[in-house]
Amino acid sequence: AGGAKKDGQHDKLWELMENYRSNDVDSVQRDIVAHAEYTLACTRFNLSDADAYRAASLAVRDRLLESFNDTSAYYLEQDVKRGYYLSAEYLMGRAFQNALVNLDLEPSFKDALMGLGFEMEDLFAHDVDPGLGNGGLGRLAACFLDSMATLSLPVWGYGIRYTYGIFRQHIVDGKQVERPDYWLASTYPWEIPRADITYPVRFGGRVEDYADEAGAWRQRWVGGEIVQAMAYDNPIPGFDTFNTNNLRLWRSCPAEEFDFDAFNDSKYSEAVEQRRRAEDLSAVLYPNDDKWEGKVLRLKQQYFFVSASLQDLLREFLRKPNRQWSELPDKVAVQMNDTHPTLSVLEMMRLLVDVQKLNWDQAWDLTKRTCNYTNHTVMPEALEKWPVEMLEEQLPRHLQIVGEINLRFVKELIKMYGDVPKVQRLSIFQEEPFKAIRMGNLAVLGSTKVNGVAAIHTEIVKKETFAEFYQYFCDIGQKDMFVNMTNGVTPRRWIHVANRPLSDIYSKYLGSQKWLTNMELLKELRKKTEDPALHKEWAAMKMQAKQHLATWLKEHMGLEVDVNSLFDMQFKRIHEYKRQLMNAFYLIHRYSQIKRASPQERSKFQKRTCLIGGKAAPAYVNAKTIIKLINNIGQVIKNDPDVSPYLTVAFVPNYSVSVAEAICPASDISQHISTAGTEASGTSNMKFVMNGGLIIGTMDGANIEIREEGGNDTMFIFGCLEDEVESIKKKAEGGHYPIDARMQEVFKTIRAGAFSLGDAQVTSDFSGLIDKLSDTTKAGTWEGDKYLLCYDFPSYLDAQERVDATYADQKTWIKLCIQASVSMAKFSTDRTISDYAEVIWGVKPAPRPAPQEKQT
Ligand code: B1N
Repeated sequence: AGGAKKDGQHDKLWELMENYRSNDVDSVQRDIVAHAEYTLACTRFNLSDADAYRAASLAVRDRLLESFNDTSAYYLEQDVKRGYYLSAEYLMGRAFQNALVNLDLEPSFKDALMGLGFEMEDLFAHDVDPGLGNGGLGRLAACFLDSMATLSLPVWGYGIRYTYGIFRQHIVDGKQVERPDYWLASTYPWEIPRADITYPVRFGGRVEDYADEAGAWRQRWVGGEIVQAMAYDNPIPGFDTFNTNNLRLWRSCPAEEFDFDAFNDSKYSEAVEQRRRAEDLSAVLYPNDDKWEGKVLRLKQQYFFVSASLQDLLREFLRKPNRQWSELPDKVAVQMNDTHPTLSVLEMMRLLVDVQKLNWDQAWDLTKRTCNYTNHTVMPEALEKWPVEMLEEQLPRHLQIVGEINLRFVKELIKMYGDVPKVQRLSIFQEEPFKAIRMGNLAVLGSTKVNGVAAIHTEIVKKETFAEFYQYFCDIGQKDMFVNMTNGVTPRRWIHVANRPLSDIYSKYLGSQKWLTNMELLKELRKKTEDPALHKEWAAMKMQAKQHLATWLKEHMGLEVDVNSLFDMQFKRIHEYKRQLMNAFYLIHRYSQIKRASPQERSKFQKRTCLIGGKAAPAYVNAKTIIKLINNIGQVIKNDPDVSPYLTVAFVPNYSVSVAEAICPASDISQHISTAGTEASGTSNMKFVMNGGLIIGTMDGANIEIREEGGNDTMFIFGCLEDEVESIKKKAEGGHYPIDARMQEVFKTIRAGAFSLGDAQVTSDFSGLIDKLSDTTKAGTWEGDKYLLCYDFPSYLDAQERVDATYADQKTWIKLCIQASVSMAKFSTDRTISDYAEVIWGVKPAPRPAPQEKQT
């Protein structure tokens, strides 16, 4: 009510606001200068690159907002079914160039800036890379947002506006050192603070029973403390569409009301301090990847953003007059990114039953038909289990609700199966070793669809992680409850922005940029994998990417690399299951081989530059020791003139989205070598292949599907298969587990301190890593070689030899690279997201019509 209407009184306002900014060079320049002068208070005497970046980004933001507002109005007017992606993490990467590309503003801004005396590319470096996520899960959410906007799908993201993102990783004395990431330091032009969009979120307190007007008993949650969630909107422009979606992130603020009693008791400072603590909720991202840490603050973060998001999306749902609650599943689909937002199931029930006064059965029906759950890991240590005690303390009403949900479910199970042990395993409640809520079970039970993120992973989810749930859903005739949604990456950022020379090759050979929204078109180039002209351009493209990375490495690390060597990369979070340690063993083996060789023989080794990067969770001791080992290997080789001409090993610090944009295009071979059955999907594997590199890897995660698409000859596969793992471990239990002689030798050199740089403590740390693996009484058992490094090592060495041999024949190598790269259509998030929209959400594209041309 009370808004400006087209009613005579506001006609002029409407007319002016309907006009769009012009994108000719002159208009863009005027906008940039106006922002520099009036928004930023800069003077013409000393306008720096940083100022020009800020002014230009505000001029881009103006254009984003026009599209953003009109897209929101269009969705509302059309009353389309809306999707909401709830994720505790987003790794968006830099926004400036992305917005220019997606809004098709790059040429005009480039010229405009040039005319003002600035190089557009120089300004990109001033753009911050917000690290509001840990790894693949957060980056996946960001690629999804890009594809949802590009497909004109009315889907928004919801998350947390952490004040501190993932720590910045420094390497000091070969060790990881964490520094806080205060990414807001120089203000962030890409967000819109919405002081008027806030919701109260309650913690603690108690539940009261009361009789409503009809005399029925109801519950209300009262007391405790209230925190305010404030919205920060991040416009998400689509590519080649007029739609701009939204990523709405919540910041915690003190609630409006003040505790006047405390004030009157002259406890003013305490009252202020208590209010200030509200801000702690969204202060920091937990730096764990694939591991659950039962911290109460983390639980509060999860509830905080879930509650604000659901209140917000229900308010949007209710904006249509005469809305019926029965319409909810026809108008709203919620996607829970892992179990982190699984309190959604309980909060939806609370909002429908306690606040909207629906009856239980209808509320449960609507909740289940609205929510969906994506599982991202089968690692047992990652599965969230919130202690009942903690819930009782923080969310007493939700504990009641989950109790009721479980009671009804268990009753049904007993009716179906009888009172058997299986019922306890299906229960949402865990009894031992402590009473807790199994968030995975709750997520499955509160959803319409559950999905895994790669074919093999979805099978494991059905066969193992949720085997009994899968059986249960089969038994009640809902076999298709579990579906596969293989991950992807956006080709806009990972080809067009990260690797413009490759993008230009594709556009030239295909005659247009249409492949950027339809990667199937690239398959046309399979006919040209032997075309000498294309080979020449391909090689030049790879050389350019390597030179670009070489410059970057020199600038950031003082590292010199030979662009004519084979670039071998492993970039991902440091985790034992990802087996960076096996890579390190291989590097030691290669070093020894070269060292042993005669000077003439040495030159026969394929020269390699081996780069490894990724963050270790700050408390993950083994992961940190692995980083130290890699750094020391790099040092030892660098100091050894016999070997350093043939092998470079370096750890690249602070892997992030923007660093990945320099890394991926330059790779010849990248390593995706997790133990079969441990990596749910992996997504950097897709980026590396899209950029014209090959993979050495295991039959795990999305590797399997990438190989299937690219062709078996494009991947250097090794290692045991997922269905062999169990029997391998069983066999090894007797104690005899063959450890390859070459691996034993690697262990010997490590134990002898060859990579300790004279520090005895370091020798003992490194030895600690290999003690378990090399202990033949334990090796191969669960406690010993948990991730089968010893088992897979010999076939890993074979695969590495095949890499060198194939690389020696550049014609074959380039042919394979082209063949694989142009076959990656399946791994565009455009494909992934169309599948989600069709199979899970029932959300349809709603492309906004072209805006009116400017009148004056
Ligand atoms: O999600 C990615 C997959 O490609 C990776 O294989 C998978 O490891 C990753 C708790 C996680 N699974 N689980 C997490 C992240 C943060 C956290 O607090 C778990 N990340 C993955 C995308 O599907």
